[in-house]
Amino acid sequence: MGDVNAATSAGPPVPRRVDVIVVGAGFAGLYAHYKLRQIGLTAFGFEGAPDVGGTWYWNCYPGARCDVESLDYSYSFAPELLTEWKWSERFATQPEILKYANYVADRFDLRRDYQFDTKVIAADFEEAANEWVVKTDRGDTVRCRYFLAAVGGLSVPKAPEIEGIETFNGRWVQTGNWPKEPVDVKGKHVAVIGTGSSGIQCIPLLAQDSAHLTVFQRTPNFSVPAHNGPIDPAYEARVRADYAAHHKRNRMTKGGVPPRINTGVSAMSVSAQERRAKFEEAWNFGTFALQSVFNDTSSNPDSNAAAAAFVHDKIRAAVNDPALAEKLLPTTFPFGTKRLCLDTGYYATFNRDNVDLVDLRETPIERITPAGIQTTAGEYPFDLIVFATGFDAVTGPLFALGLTGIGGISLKDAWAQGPQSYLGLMVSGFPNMFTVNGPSSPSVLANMLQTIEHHVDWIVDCIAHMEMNGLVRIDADHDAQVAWAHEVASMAEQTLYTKADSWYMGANVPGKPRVFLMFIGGLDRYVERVERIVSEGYSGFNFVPAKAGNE
Ligand code: N01
Repeated sequence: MGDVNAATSAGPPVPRRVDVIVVGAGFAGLYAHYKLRQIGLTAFGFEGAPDVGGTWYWNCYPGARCDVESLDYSYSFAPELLTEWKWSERFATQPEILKYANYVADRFDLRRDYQFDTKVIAADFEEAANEWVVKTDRGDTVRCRYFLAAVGGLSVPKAPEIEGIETFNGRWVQTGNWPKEPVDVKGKHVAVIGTGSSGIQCIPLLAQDSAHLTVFQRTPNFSVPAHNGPIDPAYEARVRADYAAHHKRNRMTKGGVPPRINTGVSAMSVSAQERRAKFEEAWNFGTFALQSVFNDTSSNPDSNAAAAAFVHDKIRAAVNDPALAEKLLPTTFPFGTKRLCLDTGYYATFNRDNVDLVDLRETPIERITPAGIQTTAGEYPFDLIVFATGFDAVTGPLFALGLTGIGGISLKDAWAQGPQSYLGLMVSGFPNMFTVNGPSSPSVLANMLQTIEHHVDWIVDCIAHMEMNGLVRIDADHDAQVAWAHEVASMAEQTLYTKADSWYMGANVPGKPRVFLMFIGGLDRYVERVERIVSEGYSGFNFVPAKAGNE
């Protein structure tokens, strides 16, 4: 790689020039390195964590596990990965997934071109050279022809935004940035603020291990039992008999997973009895089946209300105290329009003697005090406060890179009214910069291993196309991007998703523009669309050939 930056750590020397800079060593960044090596380009990566794993490195709170079945939440790009790795449970725990990321990194020697513990703090596109100039918090400067943001959508935890945190005499932690050394809760009085997926996963375990747990709930969420356990050997054998094809089929489904309990009809087209039986079947199966068992739960208010009522009944049945059960019922947004949670014993946890719920709609938090949490009803003393308060999703991690595109415009300014991206792959005015799972792509609405592999394949194929054809610049066409944003928004408007104040809508971060952040039409439709765009000669993208671009 030639000239290098002055050594700033025990990592490899950081080159001054490289073909591609990859930011992030999660599943997207690791795969990007593998693919870029295959087409013979030099790539170098920066990662803020000390090691690989991305979201699975940071989110090591008790109970963290994947909501997608392990057999599906796996890479498919190399046959050896499919045969060598065996998952121990239907839904893998965070430690096991992190082990998997490490195994892949070792298997393909992917760490050697990374500097860890390093954040990209600025990246500026230099028009004359068609190069990005990338700067890190360790003082490195690297020029590259292509910049690949594999930063993950949920990698910037929201700062605890409650007044008085600095006065607290106990300890506080965040689920999205959980300490690596064990957090001892034995004998402790613990508070959890937040009841999204992270809160709902850690609450049952913290309840078991602590002296007392108080859950501070602002908005109750819908949660369905994961039904975790050993993988059914017969099912595993069937999947493994044709594992590569299984992954291929997953890519051509709406959610990137096998459609298992799926009637394909409206919930309102069947009798109440039949509807209940199907909901029951989906509930007993686990996964997100309850959301997809009928085809209009996300769009038809009546079907949606039927699903919500079904879950309400389940909550009432699980929680012994009827008044407490009522507090746990989600009623302020349509079923599934905030990310559905999967849990293990969440609602039953509230039957424990050492667990209390504080309903913040009745008694809001006023401030954190030296002793604990002060609500309008009084002060609660704690040894430990757990913030499970979510992330500045999708745009937050991209803003953190300090990107400036053509004419020196910052990404923050370009997206002041909300993110605009062509296909979630490129942003007009930011040439030669690719985003994995960027805004307006399916991303978290589908199995992320599928969306990651699809995006990385597309990006690296596109780069190979440029290399082969002497093209030095690619940019998303502004009009194509506007049309795509319009299409994505109008699709979302046809659903109930836009009715919720969710992180999907950017509504969890004060001041964030209210824009639905994902393509809701399904991974299958998205993949077909993107393939068609390539077959049309990359319609909606503008290329500049070497002669015109580099003189
Ligand atoms: O965050 P969230 P998360 N005072 O934003 C509350 C993925 N994930 O980390 O709804 C009091 O969903 C907030 O209340 P409200 C998954 O995609 C995946 O749990 O804003 N409360 C809400 O209850 C998921 O959707 C997996 O009223 C405050 C909670 O905190 C995404 O990550 C596991 C508050 C935040 O919920 C994010 O989940 C975990 C305040 N100031 C996560 N601020 C797996 O696949 C926020 N809240 C396993």
